[in-house]
Amino acid sequence: MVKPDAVARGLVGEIIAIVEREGFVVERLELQRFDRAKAEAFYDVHRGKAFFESLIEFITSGPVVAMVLAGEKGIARVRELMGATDPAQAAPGTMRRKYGESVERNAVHGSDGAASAASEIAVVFGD
Ligand code: 3AN
Repeated sequence: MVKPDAVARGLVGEIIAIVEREGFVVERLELQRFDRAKAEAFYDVHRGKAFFESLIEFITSGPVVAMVLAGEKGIARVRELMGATDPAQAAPGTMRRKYGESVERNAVHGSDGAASAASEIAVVFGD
């Protein structure tokens, strides 16, 4: 998912180009504006954490581009392309290192496992 900071900065095309160049196929793609209920459902695992409220505010602050990507070992490879959560800790060349501004405004989200991918797709696309 391209987060609101990266959408606002005009990075949607570059981010899609990176994953497509790596061989991923875009199976679904939608520009969406999360409302509070959707944001809370999406980030349910972080409920109660100190940064939860701020995270919900950020992710609802503007449109996101949500995608379902298909590719071999997809979850691990997307996470490698994204880099560490904190852009300052992310490896050179990764999307978060290049485009992230802070641990919150870190440009992209990717599911961290098959189960979270399934539940996030259900929340985002409603099926
Ligand atoms: P990742 O997105 O790398 O899987 P998670 O699942 O630990 O990282 O965190 C989800 C999102 O919550 C992050 N992408 C980031 O936007 C936000 N987040 C995580 N840790 C912090 C933190 N310490 N302060 C602010 N926001 C955070």
